[in-house]
Parts: sequence; structure tokens; C-alpha cells
Amino acid sequence: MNRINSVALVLALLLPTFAGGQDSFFPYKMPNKMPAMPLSAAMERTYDAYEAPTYWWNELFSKFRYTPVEGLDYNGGDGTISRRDPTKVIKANGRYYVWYTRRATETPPRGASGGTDIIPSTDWDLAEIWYATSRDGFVWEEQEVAVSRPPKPNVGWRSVSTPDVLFWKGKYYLYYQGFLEMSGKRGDDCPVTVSWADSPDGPWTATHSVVIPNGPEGAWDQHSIHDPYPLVYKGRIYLYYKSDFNGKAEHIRAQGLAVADDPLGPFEKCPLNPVLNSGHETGLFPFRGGIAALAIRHGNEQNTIQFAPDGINFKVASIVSLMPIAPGPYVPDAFANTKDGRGITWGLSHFTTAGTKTTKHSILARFDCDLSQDNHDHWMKDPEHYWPPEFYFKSGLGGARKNKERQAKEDLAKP
Ligand code: AAL
Repeated sequence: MNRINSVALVLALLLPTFAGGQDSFFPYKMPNKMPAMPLSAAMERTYDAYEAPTYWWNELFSKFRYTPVEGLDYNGGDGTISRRDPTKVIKANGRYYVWYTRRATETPPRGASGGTDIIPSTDWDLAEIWYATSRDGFVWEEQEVAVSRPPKPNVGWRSVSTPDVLFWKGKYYLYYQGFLEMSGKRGDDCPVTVSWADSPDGPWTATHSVVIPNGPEGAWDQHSIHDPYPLVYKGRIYLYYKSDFNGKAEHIRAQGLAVADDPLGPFEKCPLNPVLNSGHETGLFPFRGGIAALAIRHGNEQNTIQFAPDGINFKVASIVSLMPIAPGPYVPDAFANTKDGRGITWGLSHFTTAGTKTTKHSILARFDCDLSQDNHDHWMKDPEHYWPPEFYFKSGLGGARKNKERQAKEDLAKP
């Protein structure tokens, strides 16, 4: 072919593309890099807004499956025993360990107006922190109380709840909410305190000190520090937490970060707090060189898994469904100070809907997922669930909307 012909051939091949004609198509086989061609906003976003352009390749996408755990008794589900807000699961002495809020009271919660010295206002009022161990993560054996309520006026005298665990330089630390008044009286107000032990089996020594104080008046976290969740990252203790702000009617939940070099503090709050604009209970894990977070239940970015390459600046990595509530994942490298976090495949979470209105209590359950670099479970990456219609109909219409529809029906029936 002479030079003129070859130039003509190249032009002939390129022209339809530039002209935006029939040949300017997005390829059938999904390119793993953004193709150099005009893209719609949606297709551009699929490349630059998520961890991978399709969930099949996204290490931070998973569906979640649930299994009841064996071995924990709930008094026939009469609401007098509740277990909730599990810590991350850790492995020690060849067994899995988990700590959680345990309420054992004469009656189920009766709200702030019904609460007394022995009747709980909320499910986590008048609670203690207990622990259980397991060989397989499905059958759990409850051990004993780890942290009980200290005498008044120590922090936590009214209730100790919602713990999480840290292993640091040969010692174990439990961080938890320490209530100095009945939850629900003004809000769900409390700071965070800490106990430590040489062994996961205790005995635990309470510091009786507030280790993560509420923010100053006017700050987003002025009333509460909830769900403290420590990890070891960049050689330091990165403790994430949740707080509520913006008042009762339109309250917002977000998550902050406090960093320390010593488990007993001082903890320095990140000046960019909140670092997650969404989520209720905390659930995070080292992932690659950064930190991944499960943003569950609340916020603009609820039902997402997020990733921060620096542990601070989180972005949505995937959108998921049916996330574990109050997740306590098994995080093998939570305290390894890793630069290549491997991810998670299971953990414990809770359901607060186990009882009825009058027997209200929570139960622990196991969740499984594939948010791990070492697992490639095609089935877990398929978001389809196929729930039967009963699953969707169970909630039905509720509240004001139900009354409105009933009224409309009655009006239609009028002659
Ligand atoms: C939970 C957590 C904290 C709150 C309450 C008990 O889901 O966010 O622990 O205080 O609800």
C-alpha cells in the first residue's frame, strides 16, 4: 500500500468514530479502565465514583446473609434479657471473642417516663458488658460479665453499653458508653470511658475516667459520643465514633474520629470531623492502605461502603443493601498496624426487633459477606436476593399514612 492509500485507510477507519455515527459505541466487553470516548454522566461516574466500574470486580461490594447464632438464651423472648451492639470479633487463645451490651432486668424497657432505678427506659439502659466465646463463629458460649456498672457517681453508674475492643502493646481495652443519667431523659446523652485487662478473659480494671469527652457546647457532638470503635492505623489508635446533632425533629447522625498514642488518652478529635456524613453504629476495618467503613441506616449515604485512603477522607466505594445493623465484624488485622488491610467476611450484628412492643429486646446474629481481598465469592457479589412477597408485605403501611389511607377508603365507601 502506498503512503496516500494508507493515510486514506487510517482516516476511513477513524472518521465514523469522530462523526459520532453508528461505530461510536460503548464496547460490549466492560473495559476495566475508562475508555477514551465521550461518556454519559452515569458511565463516567461508574468509573470514577466507585471502587471498581462493576460490582463483580468491586472488593468493597457484597451482599449480606444472616444466620441465627446458637447458645444464647433470651428467657423465652419475654424482653427481660437483651443482647446488642457487639464489638468487633477478635481471635485469642484459639477462640473467637465478642463483647456486647447485655440487659437483664425485671421488665422490658418502659420509656423515659416509665424508667426507675430498676426498670429500664431503653433497651441499653441499666445494662452491663458481657462476653461470649466461640470455636466456629456460629455457636457461642456466654462467659460472664466483663464490665459491670460502677457505684454512683462514677461514669457509667446508670448504664454501661455499646463496647468495642482494642489490643495494644500486650493489653486489652474495652471502650464503652458510660451513662450518668437515664437514657431518654433528655436524649441519649453519654461520654465514652474505658477499662483494661491483661487477658480477654479479664479481670477488667475500670479507669472511671471520661476518655472521649463530648464536644464543647454548640459542637455537633456536644451531647454524646456513641459506638466507640478503635483500630490501629499508622502506628496510632484511630477511634471512630458516632454522634447525633441538629435537634430532635430532624436529627442527623454522622461519625467522627479521635486519635491517640496511648489507649488511655489523650484522644485528639480530628479537625475535619465528622469524617463520615452517614451511618449509625460504627463498623470499620483496615483495607489496602486505608480504612473502609460500613455506613448503615442513616444519612445521605446510608447503605454504602466507603473507603478513605488516609482514614479520614471517606468516599463511597459501593452501594449495598440489607446491611448488618450494629456490625461487629471479625477483623483479623484490626490491631496489626497493617499497610495492606485484607478485609472482612463475617461478624456479628444485632436485630432490635426480636420482641413485640411489650417484650422489646434485641438479639445477636451472624452476618456473612465478601469484603475481603482474599475471598472471591461470585455469589456474594451478586446483589439479587429473591425475597418472598411476605418479606415486603411485613412492614405494610404505618403511622399517619395508614390512617390517611383508611380514611380515604371509608370516604370512598360513603354513599
Ligand atoms: C445503638 C448505638 C448506641 C446508642 C444506642 C445504644 O444502636 O448507636 O448504643 O446509644 O443505639
